[in-house]
Amino acid sequence: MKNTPTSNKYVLNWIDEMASLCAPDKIVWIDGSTEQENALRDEACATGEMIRLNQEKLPGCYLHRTAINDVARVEGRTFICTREKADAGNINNWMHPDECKEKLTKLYRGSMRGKTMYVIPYSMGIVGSPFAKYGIELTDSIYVVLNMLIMTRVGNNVLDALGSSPDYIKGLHARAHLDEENRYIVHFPEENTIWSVNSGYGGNVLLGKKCFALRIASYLGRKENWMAEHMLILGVEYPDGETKYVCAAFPSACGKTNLAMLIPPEYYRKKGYKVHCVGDDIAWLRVGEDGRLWAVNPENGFFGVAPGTNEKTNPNALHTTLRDTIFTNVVHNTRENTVWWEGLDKNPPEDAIDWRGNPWDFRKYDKNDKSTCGAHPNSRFTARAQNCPCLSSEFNNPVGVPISAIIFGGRRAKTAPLVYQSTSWQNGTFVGSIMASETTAAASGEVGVVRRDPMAMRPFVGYDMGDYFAHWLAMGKLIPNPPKIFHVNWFRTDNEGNFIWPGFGENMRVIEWILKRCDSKVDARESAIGYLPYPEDICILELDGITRETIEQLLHVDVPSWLLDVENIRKFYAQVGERVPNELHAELDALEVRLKEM
Ligand code: OXD
Ligand code: MN
Repeated sequence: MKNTPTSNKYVLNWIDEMASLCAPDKIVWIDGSTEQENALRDEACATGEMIRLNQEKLPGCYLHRTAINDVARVEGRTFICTREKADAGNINNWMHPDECKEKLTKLYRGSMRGKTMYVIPYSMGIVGSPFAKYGIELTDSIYVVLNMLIMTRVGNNVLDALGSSPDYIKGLHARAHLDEENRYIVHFPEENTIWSVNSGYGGNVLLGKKCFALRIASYLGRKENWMAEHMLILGVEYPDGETKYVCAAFPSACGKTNLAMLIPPEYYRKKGYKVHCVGDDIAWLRVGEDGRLWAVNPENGFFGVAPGTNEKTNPNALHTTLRDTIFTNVVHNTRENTVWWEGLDKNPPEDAIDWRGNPWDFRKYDKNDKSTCGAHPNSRFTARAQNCPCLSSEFNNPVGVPISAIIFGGRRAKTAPLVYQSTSWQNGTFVGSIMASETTAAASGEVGVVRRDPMAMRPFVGYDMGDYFAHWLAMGKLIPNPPKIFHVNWFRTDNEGNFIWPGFGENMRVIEWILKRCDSKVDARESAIGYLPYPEDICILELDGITRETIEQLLHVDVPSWLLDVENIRKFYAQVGERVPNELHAELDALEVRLKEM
């Protein structure tokens, strides 16, 4: 290779090796410059890979459609390839690294013939900061390059910061034939390597995100005494100007991006409260010199779900997407050359192309039949964090923000109360480990299926889940002044199946109680599951339709449902296997005893 922007032999030798495997016609280094980004946008528009949208209404915005068989993360085809199966654990798919490489090498061989291989040097975290980790992604997709330019910090300064070190994550992505049967997203945590083949969809191919910043980083965090978590980070600014930060983990599709960009209700705004977004998906957590836990968001953008995003649910996200955004699999309004998705507004476009690329008639849309949607339910926006109106001034702080509270959450119709507090770090780890979400079998009206999703990390832990719980417990011993741990549930329903709590901005009321607890400014009552608020301590001023009785109902601990849950948790722990720490079994036993005493 001539004229390379680095002389790092570990980088150059690896690129040589991957290039001789994939056989691209040429290799292009991505330097992070606007000129190069614009040239790639032009090229993608010329080939039809992207559509340039109305630049007056949506400056810097583009539309892309993936293949119709390639629209979401594929957990069934995601593997953790450790040398010992036990190290990947029972929850992950596992393949031996040698077997995996042999299989995937065949898929990569010659796959970039006639194409360009792009070399993307990127940083997760601020380049040069103590939190940052570097990666290089090789890809044959301009769409991936343009998304990585939004989602991460890309450029020659990453190579400068890496210097001659071998310490970077090697990512290889080839679209190949987009063949579902041979689609693989594989991680070699022992070799700092990620391979992705036969997909072009975000979560499978933007290797800095789930693959690196969660799966590989969780593995590194365990070795290096830090944590990589599937958490948003937000700051609440009080009227006196002080800001307190919380992290929150929710399973996918529970409104994480909405909470991260929450706008406080008018009652709070009038008093001077503000909420600032530090991150919407991933937090890297370390013990600071002051003995507190500090968090950074390693990403530089948001890869959010478009449907349902609107002026009411998340005006900040909507405004973030009005410039420099790549939309994927949404509706194309061809008259205006703009975009639309279900739940944006009540004016679906007359002249429209759906996410599959076919003409779309909104009159045929039936909300109970997903196949009639104009935008794919998992359609996305890739938007720059810097364009977010409520982005925290600490977003680029290299050491991050100090965390007062960790909030776990799930979607539970009956079991979990609106909010409760764990009694210790160990008990809080237990609360995280039993996180779950329910889906309701709408057609048959049956009670939902519970999917246990510990710390919202089920698809993202790069090693054995039992070891991951043990790492949480071990971290607790390293944090002299740990955050308090809470659990929330915005999704409790009444007997007709309607949500009781209004959610969205009103969730501020629950966060206020949480932060008061962290400052010992409010009492709580003990219950079998942890500390519960006194109903009068959740502020309901200027909140229509919610009374003290409603709050009492939302805080009710229903013993029979919890006892059923205990059984379900026991089964889940058995499935995780023998590395579940004894401390968590003891927490579960103690919970059962307390419930039976109630
Ligand atoms: C995501 C997810 O895309 O969690 O962030 O699925
Ligand atoms: Mn996520």
